[in-house]
Amino acid sequence: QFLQNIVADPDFQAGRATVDFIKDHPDLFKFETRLDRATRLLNFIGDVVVNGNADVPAAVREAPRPALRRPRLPHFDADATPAPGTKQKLDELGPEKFAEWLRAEPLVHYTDTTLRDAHQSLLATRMRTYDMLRVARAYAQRHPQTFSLEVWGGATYDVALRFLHEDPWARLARLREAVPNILLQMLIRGANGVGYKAYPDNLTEKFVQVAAETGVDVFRIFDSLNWMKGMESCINFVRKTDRLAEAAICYTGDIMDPKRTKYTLDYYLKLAKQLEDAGAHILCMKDMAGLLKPYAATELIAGLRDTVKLPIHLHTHDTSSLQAATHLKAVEAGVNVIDVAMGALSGLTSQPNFNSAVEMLRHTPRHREFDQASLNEFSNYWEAVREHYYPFESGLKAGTSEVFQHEIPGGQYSNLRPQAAALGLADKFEEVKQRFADVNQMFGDIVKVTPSSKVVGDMALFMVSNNLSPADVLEKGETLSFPESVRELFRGDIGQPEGGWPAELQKLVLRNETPFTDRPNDHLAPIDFDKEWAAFQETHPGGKFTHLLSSLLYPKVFADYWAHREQYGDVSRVPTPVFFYGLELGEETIVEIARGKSVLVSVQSIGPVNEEGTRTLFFVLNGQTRNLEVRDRA
Ligand code: 3PY
Ligand code: ZN
Repeated sequence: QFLQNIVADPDFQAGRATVDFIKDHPDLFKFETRLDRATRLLNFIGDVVVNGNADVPAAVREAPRPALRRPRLPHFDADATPAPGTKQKLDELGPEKFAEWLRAEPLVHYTDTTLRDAHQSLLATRMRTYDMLRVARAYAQRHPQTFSLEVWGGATYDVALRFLHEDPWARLARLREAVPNILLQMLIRGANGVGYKAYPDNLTEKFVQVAAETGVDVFRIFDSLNWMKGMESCINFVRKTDRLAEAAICYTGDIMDPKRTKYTLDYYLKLAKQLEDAGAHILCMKDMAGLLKPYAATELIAGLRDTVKLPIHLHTHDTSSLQAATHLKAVEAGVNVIDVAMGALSGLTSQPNFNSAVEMLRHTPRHREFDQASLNEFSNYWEAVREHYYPFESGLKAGTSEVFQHEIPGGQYSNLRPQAAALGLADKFEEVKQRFADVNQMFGDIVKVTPSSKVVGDMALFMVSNNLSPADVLEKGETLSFPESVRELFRGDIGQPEGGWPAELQKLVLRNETPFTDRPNDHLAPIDFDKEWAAFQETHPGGKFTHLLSSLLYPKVFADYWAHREQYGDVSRVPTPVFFYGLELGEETIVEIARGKSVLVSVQSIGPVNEEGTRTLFFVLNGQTRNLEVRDRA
């Protein structure tokens, strides 16, 4: 390959290959041979074997590794083309007509969230591309009648880069290739993109455009305060592509409770109308904490069907373990699509159970046929895979009606506990949950979902760490140094809540700073893409435009990802048990280091630490012995 490149070079062919040829053509010599890839892979595995994976909590790293089951892959015919599905329907009809078709569909549709929200909510978003890709094609073949797969966005973008050292764009592209027939869906936080703050509009626009080109068909757009201005521009950006703009209203409070007068049925219906007028193709009710009770769903879904002409999509979390009933009532009231997760990754802070939802409706007029045995086969796969992620489980063992009191979103719950633990508050989690509810009231009873929920969480942790009650905060406010995220929230950085911010607390937090009430994005300079791209290519040879997007969204996280990639290559290809826990001596693993190219690796021995602080590891790679020096950071 390398020689072919040189021989094909016009200078070389023209006989101009002088002694400076290498200097003048550095790109030709930045080739990646199979050996390089394999060596980088061995370096990565060696590092995990010697030092452990830094993302795995120390206590787990030091404990003996439990026996991990080998997931059984559902069978499928690799050569067959998956049957056409909703993806082909969208291509054929275009977004407007597609929405009309969906609205009139008599049978219930299902969005499978297993590859995004389910693991975000149960396993701190750690699911790796490796485990997804092993079954993606089989899924496309066996369940082509699924409405959509939620596979991208939310916290997955950040976590993929930051903790899994993998490229979220590559995940999307590879899933698209494996699943050509089912709509792929993402969650986007309106003006906050896939981040926690406002981004320049032209960055979000470019992001949406490239995401659509790479594989996203349904963009679920929300604002963490239900602020129309946070969603409008994003809806427009999606409309410029030929994909579906699904606008989401976040559900909070309880429309059945006459004492809660802020978020009433009327509030939701008005917002729905505004979103329809803003150009949404689908309307989603996004119940991120699982607060929508069954009879409230009857009112809400029926009300929405009467108010807008759009298809209605329901998203909920089963934290209370009541949400199958909510699904049932929503189905009776005419919902078009419900969000569910594969059995083994459903329930609790995740979505309700896909497999069981299908059975709930079997032999009834709105039942859509799925092969239950097949769904269960996939669920069994995920059950075994889930064991590989055991350090990231949230610890929640049963459904809890506490959620109606603390209102913590499902996607945040599995993160809040380790966040509390990191601050030394592991045994004060009850108090953290209570404070979360208190902070919500102090902030004026706001919508709590990323990023607003993160700010409420930060404030709750701040109060528990400093032993402060809500009254203490108001009394001592002038002397407190509030978390930075709280200051940003009250300044208007992530938008405006219904009814405005409570003035007294806002004054205490901001001191003399003046808050703004317009769009935070309007205060940001647009990105000069030509300039940024030219500069990026200089500093990141071989980098793609999607890498530039990552570096603009998450500069520090991306820089670390890039450095890791330079050192270790594409680690998304490493099997999950090896990625998190390394290899035992003599244990073998197969890694597909590039498409169709696999290597068989084992570690034969680990030497003592030498004077330079490294150890010599003997590997066997495809039957040949290789030794490597690995730094011991202990
Ligand atoms: C996210 O923004 O990541 C969410 O899942 C919100 O529910
Ligand atoms: Zn969710």
